[in-house]
Amino acid sequence: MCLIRHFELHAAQAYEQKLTPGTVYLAVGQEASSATVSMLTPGYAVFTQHRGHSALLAHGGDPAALRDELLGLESGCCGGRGGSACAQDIAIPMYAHHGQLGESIAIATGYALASKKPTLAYFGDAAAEEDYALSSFGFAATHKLPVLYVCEDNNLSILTPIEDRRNWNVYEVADSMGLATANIDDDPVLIHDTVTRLLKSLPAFINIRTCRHLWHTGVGRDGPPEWDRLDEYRSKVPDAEAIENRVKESVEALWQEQLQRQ
Ligand SMILES: Cc1ncc(C[n+]2csc(CCOP(=O)(O)OP(=O)(O)O)c2C)c(N)n1
Ligand SMILES: [Mg+2]
Repeated sequence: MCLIRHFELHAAQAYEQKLTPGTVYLAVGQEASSATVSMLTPGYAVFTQHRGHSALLAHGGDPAALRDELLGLESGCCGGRGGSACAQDIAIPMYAHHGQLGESIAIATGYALASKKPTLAYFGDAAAEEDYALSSFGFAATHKLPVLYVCEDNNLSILTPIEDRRNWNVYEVADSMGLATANIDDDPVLIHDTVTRLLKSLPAFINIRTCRHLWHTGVGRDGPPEWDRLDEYRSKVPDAEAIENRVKESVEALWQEQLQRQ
């Protein structure tokens, strides 16, 4: 969680200083989901959508290649041509976004069908509404595919909350199709216990309620966030301060190393 938070704060700074040629989709506030899920899913193939820096970092992707991608450099993970939304790391393997909301769900489902390998799809509460997303859940249940669907539910599609978009819950639809499901807060301990259980009966769907601290794109804020799970855990984890300082320093060095060359 510390790695994601501090990496993203540096990405925000680079964006504000106009060092990133494109826009950025930041995961500040939403660290707990991928940070915890990744601990339980080594070796899984990972599919993400536009807000995917967190999954890349959590699943062991190369932070320097992500940094360079955001800076538009050839040494970036997509040769500097994909930018924030498309950042991926095939070594994990992690495959990112091409622009169509919900594609990570359908593509991950096809990947699991073809490969029979354990697969993870990260997506948001709006992506889960796409028709091909819903049919993918049903297809995975029918064919008993080894997929965990992870909905990072920040209750927003850009600016529109769920109550203005639909009168149904995605996890209830997934449940009705026969997937093992859960709907929980982004508390890391809760995520850990729930995902441990769900991984025993794939395909499964977990809806994790998260809190986006920054605007949909870029770095704007609308005021103090409703909650900050990382901050909450600062007082719960022994040695939290020392751990965070260590991570913060290494992330600072990572960004400085490249920015000083520019
Ligand atoms: C098929 C499609 N429809 C609409 C869009 C425009 N769009 C991009 S991101 C977004 C909202 C995404 O919300 P969510 O999936 O909840 O992810 P979040 O940004 O909240 O992390 C929309 C509507 C798109 N890229 N693709
Ligand atoms: Mg959302």
